[in-house]
Amino acid sequence: MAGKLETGRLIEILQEAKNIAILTGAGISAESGIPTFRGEEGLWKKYRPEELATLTAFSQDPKLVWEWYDWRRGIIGQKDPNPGHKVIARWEETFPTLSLITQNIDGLHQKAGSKNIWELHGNIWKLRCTEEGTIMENYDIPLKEIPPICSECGALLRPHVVWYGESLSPTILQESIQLSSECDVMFVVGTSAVVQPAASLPFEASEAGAKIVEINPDPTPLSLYTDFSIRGKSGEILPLIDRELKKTFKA
Ligand code: BV8
Repeated sequence: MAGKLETGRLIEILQEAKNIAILTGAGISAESGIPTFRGEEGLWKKYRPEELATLTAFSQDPKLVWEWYDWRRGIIGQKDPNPGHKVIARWEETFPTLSLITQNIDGLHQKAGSKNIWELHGNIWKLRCTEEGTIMENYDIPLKEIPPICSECGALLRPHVVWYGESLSPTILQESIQLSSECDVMFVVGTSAVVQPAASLPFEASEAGAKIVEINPDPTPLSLYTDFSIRGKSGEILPLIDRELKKTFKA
């Protein structure tokens, strides 16, 4: 838990900061009841990544991959943003230049009200035509047909997410690198900091002089390189920082 001293120094830094960036991972949605990837009850426990979150797996068995995503949509669809998501959404008013870069595909940041979002790995509520590349939103729970077919051309639709071995959108990645190099403070919340290239963004920020604030119940490979490594749940720590900010922040 953030001690008084740490919070005090952190609040001072936040008061002087112009640009704030926040990088989130699956951990920020854990308190909403969504399993993380590598945690105890992690999504990968029941499945092997190479079995499901890859283009090869989809090409070999689109029905199996879509059954996994349909199952995840069913879980995520019943979940709500937690206090951690809500503080981040509110901070778009507190910090005019707040940029949210998320590895998550669950859409909970949008549901909490965040607007300024870069989705590095796509969004589970978006489908993409494998022929035309058109992207459509679909919130059906469950999906009406598995695998879903494009109504325009009859080709397979795929989840509009980035699979292992696939490159991220060059635009989103470039903009995220730019935002990381321009921020004065980067919060790194709920990520095991192992998946590349997302895990390199805090180093972009740090090398450009930003203060790095990690919020995670467990240490990660990033922890040693942070200015603040706060051990705790984001749904508790972010509201705690927000309360301290409110006490001192010049309106
Ligand atoms: C790429 C979308 C260039 C899909 C995801 C071999 C071949 C090909 C590529 C590679 C290779 N070896 C390595 C790579 C690169 C690979 C990679 O990084 N692999 C890792 C595993 C080593 N990366 C890629 O493939 C990327 N593309 O590199 O393209 C390229 C192209 C061709 C060939 C080579 C390179 C694409 C990566 C994107 C993959 N897609 N998701 C889907 O979701 O179905 S990644 C997936 O992991 C999610 O997006 C997730 O967000 C992300 C990262 O995981 P985390 O978010 O950190 O979640 P995790 O469970 O790990 O950790 C949760 C954390 O929360 C923990 O630390 C826990 O302590 C904490 N926590 C728990 N509770 C709380 C909490 N924190 C706060 N509060 C709490 N309450």
